[in-house]
Amino acid sequence: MNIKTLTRSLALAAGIALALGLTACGGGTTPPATTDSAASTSPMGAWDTNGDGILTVGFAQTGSESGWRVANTESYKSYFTAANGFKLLFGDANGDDQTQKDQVRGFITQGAEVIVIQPLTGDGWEPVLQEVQAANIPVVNSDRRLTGLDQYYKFFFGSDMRAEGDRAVEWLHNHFAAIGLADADVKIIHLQGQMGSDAQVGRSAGFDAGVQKYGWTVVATQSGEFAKDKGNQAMTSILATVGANDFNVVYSENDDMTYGAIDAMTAKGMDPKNYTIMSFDGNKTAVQMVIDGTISAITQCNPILGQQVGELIVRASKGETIPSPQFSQEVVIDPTNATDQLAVAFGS
Ligand code: GYE
Repeated sequence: MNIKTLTRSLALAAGIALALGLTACGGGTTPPATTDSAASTSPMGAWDTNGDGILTVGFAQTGSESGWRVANTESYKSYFTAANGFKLLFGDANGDDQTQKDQVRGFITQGAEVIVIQPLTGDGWEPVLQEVQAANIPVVNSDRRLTGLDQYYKFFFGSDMRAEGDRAVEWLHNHFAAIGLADADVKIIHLQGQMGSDAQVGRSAGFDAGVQKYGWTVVATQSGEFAKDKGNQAMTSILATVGANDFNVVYSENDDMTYGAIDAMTAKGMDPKNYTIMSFDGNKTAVQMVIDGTISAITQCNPILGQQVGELIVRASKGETIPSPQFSQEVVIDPTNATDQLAVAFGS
C-alpha cells in the first residue's frame, strides 16, 4: 500500500469513527473541522488539508536571471517530489513583478496547501498576501525577505543580505590595507542587482554604510539586474566615460553581472587583474576566477534552499513553531579558501 492509499484509508477510518461517535453522543457535540480530522491522519501534517498524504506547494520563483537562480530552482525541483511527499506547482515569474503576483493568486485556485514566495522585489505584496491569508493557505518566505510583512508568513529562510553587504565591505577594508591602497584613493564602480529586491537592498545598504564609514569614492552606480548581459551593458556604458585610471574597484552584486563587467573591461583593453573585484554568490566559474586571480573575492550566498525549506515546512505542518528569520551560514571566498570552496561550490 503506498502512502497515498494508506492515508486515504486512515482518513476514511477517521470519518467512520467520527460518524459513529456522533451517533453515540446523539449529535450533541461539535465535530472537529474536516480539515483537522484529515490532517491528523496525514504523514505531512495539518497543512495537508485534503489529507491525501501529499503537500501541494505553490512555489513563486523570480525567474532564471542568474546561475544562483538556476541552482536554486533545481534544489526545489529535486526535493519537492512525490517521493518526499510533495507536489510542486512551479511559478516562473520571468523577472516580472505582476506575473509573480498573478501566479501566487493562481496557486490559490490550483489547490496549493502551502505557498513559498521568493519575491522578485518587496513592492506591493500586501493585497496578494491578504488574499492568500483569506484562503487559509500558509505562506513561507524564502531567499529574499518580504520586509515588514512578517504577519503574513510562517517563517523566513534564506540569506541575510545586509550581513552579506557588511561582510563584503569589511573584506574590502582589510584588503585595501593589505595592498597599501589608502581609503582616500579608493574609487569604486558599483553594479547593483534587481532594484528593490532584498538582495540588492541589503548588499547596497552594506556598501553605502562602508562608503560612509571609510570615506571611499563611488565613481559610478548602475543596475545590471543580476544578469550577465545587463551587467555587461551597464559596465560598457559606464566605461564610455570612466577611464582605466578613474577607478580601481568593482563592487558587483552577483557573479553573472561580474562576468559581464569583466568582459566589458577586457573589451576596453583593461586587465581585470589590476583591479579589486568583489562579487556575490559563489558559482563554480566565479570561484575558479578567484583562484585564477581575475575576481578578488566573492561574498558567498547559498542557493541550495529546497531541502531545508521542505523540511521546515513539514515540521511547521506538524505543529512546530519554526524560529524566524533563519539565515544560511555564509563566508567570503578569497584566495585563502577558494580551492576548498571550489570543491563544494554550486552551479557551473
Ligand atoms: O544573489 C542573484 C539572484 O536573491 C540571493 O538573486 C538572490 C540573488 C542572487 O539573481 O544571483
